Amino acid sequence: MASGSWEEFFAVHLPPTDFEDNRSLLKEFCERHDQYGNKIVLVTSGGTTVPLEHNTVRFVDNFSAGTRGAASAEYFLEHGYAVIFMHRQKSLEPFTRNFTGQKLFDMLDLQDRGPNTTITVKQDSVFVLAPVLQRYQAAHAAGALLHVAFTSVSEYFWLLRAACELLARTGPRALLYLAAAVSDFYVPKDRVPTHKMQSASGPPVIQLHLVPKMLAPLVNLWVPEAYVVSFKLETDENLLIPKARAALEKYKHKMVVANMLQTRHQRVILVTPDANQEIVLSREEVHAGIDIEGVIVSDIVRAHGAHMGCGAPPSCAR
Ligand code: 9Z3
Repeated sequence: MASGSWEEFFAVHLPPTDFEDNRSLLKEFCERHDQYGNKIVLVTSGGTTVPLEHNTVRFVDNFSAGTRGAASAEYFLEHGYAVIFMHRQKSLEPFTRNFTGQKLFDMLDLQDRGPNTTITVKQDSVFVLAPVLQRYQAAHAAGALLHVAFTSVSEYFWLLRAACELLARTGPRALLYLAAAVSDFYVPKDRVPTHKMQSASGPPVIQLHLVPKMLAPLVNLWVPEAYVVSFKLETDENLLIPKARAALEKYKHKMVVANMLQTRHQRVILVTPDANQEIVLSREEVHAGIDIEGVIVSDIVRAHGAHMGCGAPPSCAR
């Protein structure tokens, strides 16, 4: 087993404590939808942490609010997909992402009548809440949405491999949409102290090591027939397309969605072996609250349809 390889990573890092529970949920979900011939998408979302202590007080984090993943999951449901939403604990989630902070409470009216107290939705908020609630309830009633959560990069990899292996039998009907911001660096297990680092010991020296690239085994071994889309995040525009294209050539998957940190919600480039397709929202569209994820997902659904060998695949049967 080569040092720094993905095999070594899994040999050294134990599965998370809730791994078997999550694996059972994933198995049931994949088998149920596979049986109906449904398309299944794995959406990963949010950032991964790199713990600096085993009993973790401090950690290094990767930036991501989970907006991209949570919004995209909703659009995949609209396109008839069964959705595995694999997300960073406490990052944004489909449907509830629309009502963060005080927004939900601001929509409610309280009539304080002692034992007959009632809470109602304000009339002008009904039209905002109702369509989202309807879509949320429909997705859950149909069993079309499964949530599984991770925090650290090692938890992410354990869940990712399990989901991929279970999706292998779905063949080309499986779609991977890897929007999570995954750390490139970590502290190997044997270098992580058990307890909270003490300032009395002086300034700590922390050396980060490279995380093994999981896209290689994912594409070649775990889920070889799936349509795999990865994301490339940069802050230097000059690196964006060259790095996206390099990833595509190296891992031989189907598409890289390239985006800049600063403009990620208005502009992305879909990089495929044949083309760079830019998607840009106009100022008016941004103002009107249009999600760029609606456009990204429509284009990917079309490409996935072609990958499956039919232009308009059937929608999700339950
Ligand atoms: C992305 O590039 C996502 O689009 C964002 C979305 C994380 C920027 P938000 O959650 O942001 O809406 O706030 N995700 C992938 C980032 C990543 O880690 N890519 C790796 C890389 O760039 C390759 S897998 O090297």
